[in-house]
Amino acid sequence: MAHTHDPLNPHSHDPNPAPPSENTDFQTTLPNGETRIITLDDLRGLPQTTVPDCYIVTTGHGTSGPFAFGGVRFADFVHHLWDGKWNVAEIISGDGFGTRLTADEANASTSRPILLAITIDDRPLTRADGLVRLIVPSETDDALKQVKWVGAIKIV
Ligand SMILES: Nc1nc2c(c(=O)[nH]1)N[C@H]1C(S)=C(S)[C@@H](COP(=O)(O)O)O[C@H]1N2
Ligand SMILES: [Mo]
Repeated sequence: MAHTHDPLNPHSHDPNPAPPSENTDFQTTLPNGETRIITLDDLRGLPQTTVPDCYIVTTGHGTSGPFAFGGVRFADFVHHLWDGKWNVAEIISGDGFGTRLTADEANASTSRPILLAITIDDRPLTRADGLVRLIVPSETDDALKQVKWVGAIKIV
């Protein structure tokens, strides 16, 4: 049987150090099928949240952090684009890595919300750092949800 690569089920824990491109814009697909191109300026224009004491826990490459990541709550990001109900979001990077989030996870009332991060320790994230990066502070055993270089988001 052919082995196909599913970006939402990454098996490799080898983190890719190299950005797929310099372009930080990404496409978002809404539940009605419409698409929007999201720029850094769009994200900068939304309310900003900082989550301190985040760690990137790699398998076999050690743990880095603590970092204070700043950016837009994922729930606020979706709400800005889509007023209605949604269930799941698929977040895929330009290098074919990704994860799935549920609306329940994103909307959970917590001081450590899921972010689309654009800053780290009060400075802009660089493209090499992963800009725009999904940060899931509750993931402390792995870094499979800490998606660097977000390239596409599909809201379902
Ligand atoms: N786009 C993208 N994001 C990714 C990965 C990747 O290969 N591509 N690897 C993941 C894994 S397995 C790890 S351990 C961390 C590594 O993050 P770091 O490069 O900031 O240390 O990024 C995660 N996010
Ligand atoms: Mo990893």
